Amino acid sequence: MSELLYDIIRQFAVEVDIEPYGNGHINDTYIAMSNPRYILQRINKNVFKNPPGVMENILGVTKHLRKKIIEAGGDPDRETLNVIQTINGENCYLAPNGEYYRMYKFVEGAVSYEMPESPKMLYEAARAFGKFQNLLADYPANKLYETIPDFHDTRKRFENLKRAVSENKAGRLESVTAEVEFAFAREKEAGIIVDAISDGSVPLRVTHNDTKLNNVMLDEKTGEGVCVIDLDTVMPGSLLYDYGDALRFGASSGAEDEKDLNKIWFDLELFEAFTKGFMSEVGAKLTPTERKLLPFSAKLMTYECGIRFLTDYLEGDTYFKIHRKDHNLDRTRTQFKLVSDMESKFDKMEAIVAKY
Ligand code: ADP
Ligand code: GN1
Ligand code: MG
Repeated sequence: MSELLYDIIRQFAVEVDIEPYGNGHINDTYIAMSNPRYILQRINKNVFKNPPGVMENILGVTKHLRKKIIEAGGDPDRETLNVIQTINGENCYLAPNGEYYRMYKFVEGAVSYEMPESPKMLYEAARAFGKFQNLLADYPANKLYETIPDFHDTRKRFENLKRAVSENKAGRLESVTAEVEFAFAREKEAGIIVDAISDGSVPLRVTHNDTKLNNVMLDEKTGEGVCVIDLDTVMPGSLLYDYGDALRFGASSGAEDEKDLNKIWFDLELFEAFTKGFMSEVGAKLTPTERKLLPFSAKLMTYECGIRFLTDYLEGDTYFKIHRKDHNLDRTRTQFKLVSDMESKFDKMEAIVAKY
């Protein structure tokens, strides 16, 4: 372990070896095998332009959650993230290398999954994300700094793709003409949720905005949701973002970067399990337009993520971490395969949502 990392964990009064941990696409995550254990993260400055602002959000949100968890008789050390301050009382440490680091308590006795293993798992994840929404329903949105502006503005994401296509910075355009064509053919749909927010039929709420299955920890024994993690993108948004994005990842038959597209389809059983769990928590508060847009949101969030992977591929892989050649292209292809599969199953998706 480098001198720099030693210096960094000492700022949090921890002095043990740390190892890389987890599979996030954004931050560098490490585990400190102390007793108790901790998570150390380097906050990705390229993605989050103002790390102290991100930490202010997280402090505010986790304090709010902590209070509610205690009121409900829960365990606040497990059911929400807990930020460990530095020995100087800061929420994160600005290291001599110019990078920001933060530390959390490790959520013990719980697991985050990279792939759905059963409908029950998705049902429990959905309940956890739904509950998270509910706990933050009265959090003052004006206290939240927008950590990534226009994060789920799919129309703007589409404009970014158009720009990346015309600039062709990494010289890869020729190899992705089919994917670009696929994305361009669906341009009209990009604005549907943002327009519904503008006309007021879909309310802005405090949302998580990154509801991937590996951003929720499930109890290792009971499988029930314990803690929603990765709070960097908690911002005002639409409940449809949280629902749709979770399905994008959680109701896929395969990994986000699966190369064999024959192994990728949108699994209706997983879709139903998630819908059932999510609706059991938030169903009562949905507006008619939110309800109507549920199936579409799964498709839109998947399309949006595909566009983002494709844009990053065209720009030379500067945003998402990659671990092999053409990784972002493989990711793009699974997302677009899921979109076309959802298009062919759309009536069935609507019928399932109507049940809950
Ligand atoms: P990224 O933004 O890069 O996705 P995350 O905050 O999601 O980073 O962390 C990456 C992974 O590290 C998570 O998917 C999870 O497996 C693990 N992890 C993060 N925070 C904790 C924690 N407090 N306790 C246990 N595991 C954690
Ligand atoms: C990133 O950080 P992580 O790996 O949980 C990304 C999400 C994407 C996701 C795709 C801040 O999530 O928006 O949907 O990758 N997070 C950010 O897997 O951009
Ligand atoms: Mg994550």
